[in-house]
Amino acid sequence: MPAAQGNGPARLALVGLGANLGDAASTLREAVRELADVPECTLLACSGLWSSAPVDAGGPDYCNAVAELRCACGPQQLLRALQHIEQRHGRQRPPGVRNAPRTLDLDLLCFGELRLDTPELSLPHPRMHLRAFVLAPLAELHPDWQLPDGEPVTEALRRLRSAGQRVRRIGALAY
Ligand code: PH2
Ligand code: MG
Ligand code: MG
Repeated sequence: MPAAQGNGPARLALVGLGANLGDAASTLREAVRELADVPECTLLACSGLWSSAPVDAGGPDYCNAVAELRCACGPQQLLRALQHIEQRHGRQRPPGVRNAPRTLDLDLLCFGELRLDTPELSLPHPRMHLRAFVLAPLAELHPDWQLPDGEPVTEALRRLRSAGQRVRRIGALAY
């Protein structure tokens, strides 16, 4: 497995944003602005805002989006920055509750072609191909994207929608 790089060439990172507590749309807008300020990273693009029922979770409907960054830092450094942004927005992790409702969730979905499997970070995100709330905003940014197994993102999204996952675009994510 390749070592995570801190000083290698700049890489494209995709970050999934999600929230289902408080004013989720405003939180996602603020979070995108904060992503633009992460040191050694440049915000390249951001999807629109998507709404969906919680998947494998409870609570109110979620707002989701995907942002793309060019990073000169390594993935662990970016992960740390994402966790700080979550904390600034009051993210709580109630012990023993899986997928608890949250004010803000920032997931590193992929970091260039890097494959990583550590207790704190797996890349690409091991469940991204199962979640229409990730693939719909991702397909909006990159309709030609291929998942790690080679399946086109649009095909995977069609499959998830046929299986009953509902996700709808509710507007632009002006930030
Ligand atoms: N995040 C989860 C679990 N379930 N469902 C939706 N619709 N959106 C999410 O962001 C989400 C979820 C765990 O992070
Ligand atoms: Mg998540
Ligand atoms: Mg998370």
